[in-house]
Amino acid sequence: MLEKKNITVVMPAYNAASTLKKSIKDLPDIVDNIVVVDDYSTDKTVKVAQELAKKDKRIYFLQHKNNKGYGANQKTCYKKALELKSDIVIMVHPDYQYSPKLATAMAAMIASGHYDVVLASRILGKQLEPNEGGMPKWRWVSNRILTLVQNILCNNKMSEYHTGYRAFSAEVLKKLPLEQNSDDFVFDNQMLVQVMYYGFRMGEISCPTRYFEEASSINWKRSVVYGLGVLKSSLQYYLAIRGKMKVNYLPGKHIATRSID
Ligand SMILES: Nc1nc2c(ncn2[C@@H]2O[C@H](COP(=O)(O)OP(=O)(O)O)[C@@H](O)[C@H]2O)c(=O)[nH]1
Ligand SMILES: [Mg+2]
Repeated sequence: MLEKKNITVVMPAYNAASTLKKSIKDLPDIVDNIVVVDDYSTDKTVKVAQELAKKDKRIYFLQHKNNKGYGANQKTCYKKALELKSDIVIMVHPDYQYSPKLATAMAAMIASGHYDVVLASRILGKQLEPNEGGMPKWRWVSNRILTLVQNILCNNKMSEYHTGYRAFSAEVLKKLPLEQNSDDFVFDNQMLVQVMYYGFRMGEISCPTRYFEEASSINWKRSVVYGLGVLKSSLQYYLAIRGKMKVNYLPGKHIATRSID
């Protein structure tokens, strides 16, 4: 609990056997529930998660019966988090790339009532260099270009849209038509486009990240598909708010960003 709010962390897991335990161990005490969803991993993720769930009553472990994709995994995560009557839901990849300890800071920004969504940015502040375990150069460059284009098309000023560490108020999760989104990686970006379209207030904090083998498995091809998907969703937002295009995952009217409470 934080300021009487029920806090749930959700972890969309895929081949996370070697990092799941550490990712959970570093979570702060304010976390009331931990939802782990396995997307039909080919390693020992299921065994590790089941063992952890026996020892820690906060853990709810769910399994997909086949590999449904990263977006589909998050859909299952958020559904469960709402069932648990969470007030604030924090999604973090269980690959130990992001510091779980910052969940308190992210939850506090939402509990303050000033923000509906908080992203943990790998770009804000001074980060590790690639040779020290920081983000590889080609990823950094792609991230910066995609972010620039998205900021222009969406008239926003975020330092990045591609982090795997995000916090949402329950109100956001109830309002967004998440089922309309892709089951693949572009789910992440479509969700943020929905956040902007429906006028939710999005803030960010800086977050140190580590890059090591288990923390990064997406290959070039899937990254390119994701990058093109980001350009597409940014353009869809641009056209949808001007009434020039109907986008299936942006039903209903665009709402201007709310002012501070
Ligand atoms: N559910 C699901 N998740 C996947 C799949 N492939 C990769 N992931 C997850 O997607 C997340 C991001 O991938 P990752 O390789 O860590 O990307 P990076 O950290 O941005 O380099 C990780 O948590 C992976 O476990 C998949 O087929 N299904
Ligand atoms: Mg990763």
